[in-house]
Amino acid sequence: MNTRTETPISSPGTKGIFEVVGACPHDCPDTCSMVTTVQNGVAIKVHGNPNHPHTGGALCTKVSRYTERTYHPERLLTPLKRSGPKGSGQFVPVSWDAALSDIAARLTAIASTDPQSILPYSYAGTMGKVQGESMATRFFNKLGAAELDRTICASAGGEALTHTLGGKLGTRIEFFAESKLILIWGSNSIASNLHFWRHVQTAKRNGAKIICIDPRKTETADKCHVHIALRPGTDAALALAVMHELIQHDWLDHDFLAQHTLGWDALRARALEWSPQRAAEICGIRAEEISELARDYGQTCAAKLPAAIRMNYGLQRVRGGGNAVRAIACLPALTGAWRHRAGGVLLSSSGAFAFDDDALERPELRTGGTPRTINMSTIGDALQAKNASLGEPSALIKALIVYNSNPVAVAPDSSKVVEGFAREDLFTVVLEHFQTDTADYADYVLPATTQLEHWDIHGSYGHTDVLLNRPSIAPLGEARTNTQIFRDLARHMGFTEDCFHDDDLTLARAALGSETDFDGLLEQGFLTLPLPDAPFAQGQFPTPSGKCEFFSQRLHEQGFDGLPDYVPNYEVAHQNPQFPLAMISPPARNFLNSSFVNVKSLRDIEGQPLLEMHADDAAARNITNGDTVRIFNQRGSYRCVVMVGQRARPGVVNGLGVWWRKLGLDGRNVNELTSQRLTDMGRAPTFYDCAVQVERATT
Ligand SMILES: Nc1nc2c(c(=O)[nH]1)N[C@H]1C(S)=C(S)[C@@H](COP(=O)(O)OP(=O)(O)OC[C@H]3O[C@@H](n4cnc5c(=O)[nH]c(N)nc54)[C@H](O)[C@@H]3O)O[C@H]1N2
Ligand SMILES: Nc1nc2c(c(=O)[nH]1)N[C@H]1C(S)=C(S)[C@@H](COP(=O)(O)OP(=O)(O)OC[C@H]3O[C@@H](n4cnc5c(=O)[nH]c(N)nc54)[C@H](O)[C@@H]3O)O[C@H]1N2
Ligand SMILES: [Mo]
Repeated sequence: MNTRTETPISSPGTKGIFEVVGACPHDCPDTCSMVTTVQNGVAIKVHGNPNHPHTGGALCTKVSRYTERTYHPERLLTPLKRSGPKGSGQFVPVSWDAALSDIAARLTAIASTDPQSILPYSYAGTMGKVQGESMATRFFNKLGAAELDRTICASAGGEALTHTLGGKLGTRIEFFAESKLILIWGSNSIASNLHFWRHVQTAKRNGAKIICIDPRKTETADKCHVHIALRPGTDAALALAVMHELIQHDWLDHDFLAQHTLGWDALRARALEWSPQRAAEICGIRAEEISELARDYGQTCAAKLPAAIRMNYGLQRVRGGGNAVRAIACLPALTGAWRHRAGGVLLSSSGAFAFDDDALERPELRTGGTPRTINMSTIGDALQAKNASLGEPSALIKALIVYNSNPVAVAPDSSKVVEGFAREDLFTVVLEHFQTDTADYADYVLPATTQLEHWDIHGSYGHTDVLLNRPSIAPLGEARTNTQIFRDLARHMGFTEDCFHDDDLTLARAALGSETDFDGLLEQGFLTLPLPDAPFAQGQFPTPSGKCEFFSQRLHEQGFDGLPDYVPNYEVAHQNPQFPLAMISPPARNFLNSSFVNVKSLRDIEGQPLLEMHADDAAARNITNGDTVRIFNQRGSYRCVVMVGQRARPGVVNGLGVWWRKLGLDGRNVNELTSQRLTDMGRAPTFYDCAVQVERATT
C-alpha cells in the first residue's frame, strides 16, 4: 500500500487506495495519531499510527470504530429547521442559504437590543484548535456576545495545579514506564487513558508496585497490586494523612523542602493533625491502608527510587476537588520525587503548549466593555426565565449557539437544563454530527464535518506532542466545517473584517505561530515539544515564588487559608438518612462522554444504562442483580438496571455515563440527579458529589 500524505482526497470519486495521517479529535489525554485508509474516496478503516510513539500503533476500541461513526446512517447531512414543538425532535430539511439567512436575521435582531443575551456553548467534542475556538470565537467577539466560562471538566484541578506547581505541567507520561511505584489516583486509566496504561504495564513487568485509589473497583483497579476504595471526595484527607506518616517516619527530602517549597512549616503543622485513624474514618477505609500507602511512597522515595503519581480528573468533581488536587500535588515535593524523570505527579500536560489563542480568536474584534460571563456548568440556572425576572431582566439568555458539545445530556441537574432549553422564547442553533438530546431542542440544526473531513491542529493533556489532522475524505452530504459555518454566518451578518476569510490552513498556521516547523508537521503528522526530562528536578516551578507552593498567597487573597485542606462534600451521603448513598458517574469505557453512544457496535458492548451497587446495599433494599431500580434525590429521579457486584463499594453507587437521555428507560440520564453546585476552585461542577437513594422500581 502506498502511503501518501501530501494531498487530501478531494472527491469521493478519487481512485486508488491510500493512507492519510490525522489525529484523534476526542477529549482524552491520549490524543492519538490516527491513520485513515481511503479507497476510491471512501474511508474504509482507521488505525493507530505505528510511527507515533505515544500512539504505538493502537487506537482504543471506540475510536477504531470511527468510520462506523462517520458513515452512520443517522449522520446529519443537511441543515434542518424545527417543525414541531421544542424538544419534539421534529425537523424539516432546509437549504444552507435559507438557514443562514434566517439565523443571521434572528441574531441581528437580538443583538440590536443586547448582544450579550446571545451565548455560545461549546466544549471539547473536538479538541482541535481550528474547529474549536477559532473562527467561532472571532464571530462571537465581533458580535459582542456573552462569553462562556468553560468549566465542565477540568478547571478545579487546573486551577489547583496552577496554584501549587505553577501550571498544567508534570511528569512526562512516557517516563512512568521507568517508575518503581505508581499511584493511579482518581483515574480509570484502562478506560480513559489507555496509552498511559502501556507504560504502567512496562513498569509492572520491571517490578514496579501499582496502587489504585478510586471508590470504584474499575478494570484498572483489577490489575493493580493494591486498591484503596475510599469514599468519593475524601482524597485530601488521605493525602494529608500520607503526609503525616511521611513526617513521622522522616521519609522527607529536607533539602528539596528547604530549597524548592513555600509554606512547609505551616503544611507540616496541618498534616500532623491528620493521623491515619482520623483520615480512615472520613475515607471509609482502614488506617493500615493509609500507613501502608505512605510507607510504600515514603520508602521508595527514601531509597532514591522513582515514585510517580498519575492523578486524573475523577477526584476533582466534588466540592473540595481543588483542595484535593493541591494536597496530592504537594506530595512529590515532600519526598523529592521530582528529582527523577520517572517521579513526580502528572494531572495534565496541557500547559506545555503555547498555541497562539489570540491569533485564532482575535479578542480585538470585541468592542465595548468586559463581556458578561456565563458558567457552562450552571447552564440550567442560567437559562431560567425566572432568574431574569428576579431583578436583572437583561440577564436573560435569548439565543444559544451550541457546537462541539451536548449540554442537555452532559450538564448537571438535567431537569433545569431541559426546562431552559425548552423555553419557546429561546432561539437555539446546534452544529452537530447527530441528532443528539441537545439537537432535539434546536430551532436550527446545522450539519458539521467530522475529523476525517477537515483540517485541524491538536495539543494534548496527557503527552507533549503537537499533531496535525489532515482530512482524508470530502465532507459528507452538505456537511460543513465549524469554521466554514461561522465564516458563512459572518458573511450573512455583514461582518467585513478580512479575518473572516481565513481558511483552515491559515488558522492552523496561526495556532502554531511562526516558530513551528509547519512543513515538518505536514510531512510527519506530529512533532514533539522540546522539554526537559524532569521538569522540577531543580525546582523552577513557574509559580510567583518559583517554588512548589504549599502555601499560596494567591489563594489566600481569594479568601482561602492558603494551605491545602480537606473540604467535605456538599452531600455527605453516609451521614444523610434520606439519601444515604453517594453516587459517582464516571464514563463507560466504550463511550466518550456522550459521544459514540449512538454507534451500535459500541452500544452493544455497553448494553444499557447501569447502576453498579454493592451486595450489602442491594440486600438492604431487597434489590437483586438485573432489577430495574429508581435512583432519586431532591433534584429528580432516574430509572435503569442495577448490576450488583464488586465494582461498587458499600455506600457508593456508580451510574456509568454519559448516555443519551432519549436512550434511557424514561428518557433521562444520570445527570437528572447531579447538582449545579460548584467546586472550591475553578467554578467547576460537582458531578461526583451527589447523595441519592435507590429503590426497586415498581414499573
Ligand atoms: N473511554 C473514555 N475515555 C475518556 C472519557 C470517556 O468518557 N470515556 N472521557 C474523557 C474526558 S472528557 C475526561 S475529563 C477524562 C476523564 O477521565 P479521568 O480523569 O480518569 O476521570 P473520570 O473518568 O471522571 O474518573 C476517573 C476515576 O476516578 C474515580 N473517582 C470518582 N470520584 C472519585 C474520588 O472522589 N476520588 C478518587 N480518588 N477517585 C474518584 C472514578 O470512579 C473513576 O474510575 O477521560 C477522557 N477519556
Ligand atoms: N454525570 C456526568 N456528567 C458528565 C461527566 C461525568 O463524568 N459524569 N463528565 C463531564 C466531562 S469530564 C466533560 S468533558 C463533559 C463533556 O461534554 P461534551 O464536551 O458536551 O462532550 P460530548 O458529550 O462528547 O459531546 C460532544 C458533541 O460534540 C459533537 N462534535 C464532535 N466533533 C464535532 C465537530 O467537529 N463539530 C461539531 N459541530 N460538533 C462536533 C459530537 O457529535 C458530540 O455530540 O461532560 C461532563 N458530564
Ligand atoms: Mo472531561
